[in-house]
Amino acid sequence: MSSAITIALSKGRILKETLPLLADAGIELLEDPDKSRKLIFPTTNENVNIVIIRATDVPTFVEHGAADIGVAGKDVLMEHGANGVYEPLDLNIACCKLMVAAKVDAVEPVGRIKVATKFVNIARNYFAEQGKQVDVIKLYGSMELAPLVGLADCIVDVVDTGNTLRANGLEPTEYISYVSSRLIVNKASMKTKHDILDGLIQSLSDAVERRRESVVTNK
Ligand code: PRT
Ligand code: MG
Repeated sequence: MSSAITIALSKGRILKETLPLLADAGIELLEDPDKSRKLIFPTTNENVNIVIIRATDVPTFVEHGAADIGVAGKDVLMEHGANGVYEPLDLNIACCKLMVAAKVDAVEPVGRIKVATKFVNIARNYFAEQGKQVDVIKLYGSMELAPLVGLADCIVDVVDTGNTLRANGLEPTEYISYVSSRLIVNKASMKTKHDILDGLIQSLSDAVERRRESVVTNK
């Protein structure tokens, strides 16, 4: 049996913020994924490969063992349903908030609320908990447009600075959840590759802690 491990990451902010933590753990990419069409990348640790896939596909790859570990936003994990994987570490990166947002000064409609989002499960669960009747409209992007063109009364999306909402005449109306990226691990790999994964999780945990301390010191 191979003891090599595969890490699933997504391009963009997760890759950018995870690479320094992996470097702290002695794992660095041998080539720049932004300049390559490859999907599998070897690293400075010959036992570790990195696959770069869509953010929403990371939990699927890890759950099915196509990758041993991965990094995914809590939003993506909540939407996917995260029972199929272990979630041993909060990496404290790519932080944001899941919010409901609507047009500035919009009045909540009487009757069913139309909600546009790519997070259909999160939206359904949240509004059900609030005892509100909603029709959820699945979108794949540009959620902010939906209230402006009358497609929906509100949206559920992740918000960081809030600039995108403001630029479109929207405002956050309800807070759903805090979001940061989590390390996720395949359940079978945790047993069959315990030593190498346990070592890696510990190194990453130390890297997260050092980063937290340096942020505090530099304030
Ligand atoms: O883009 P793609 O469809 O491929 O996938 P993705 O959007 O899931 O990936 P990516 O890389 O955009 O986001 C990966 C993860 O980063 C998300 O799952 C979140 O956990 C996290 N994250 C942190 C964010 C943001 N901050 C964020 N601001 N994801 C998206 N955004 C969006 C936000 O919705 C808005 O459209 O960025 C835009 C700018 O945000 P403001 O509030 O600063 O204006
Ligand atoms: Mg995106």
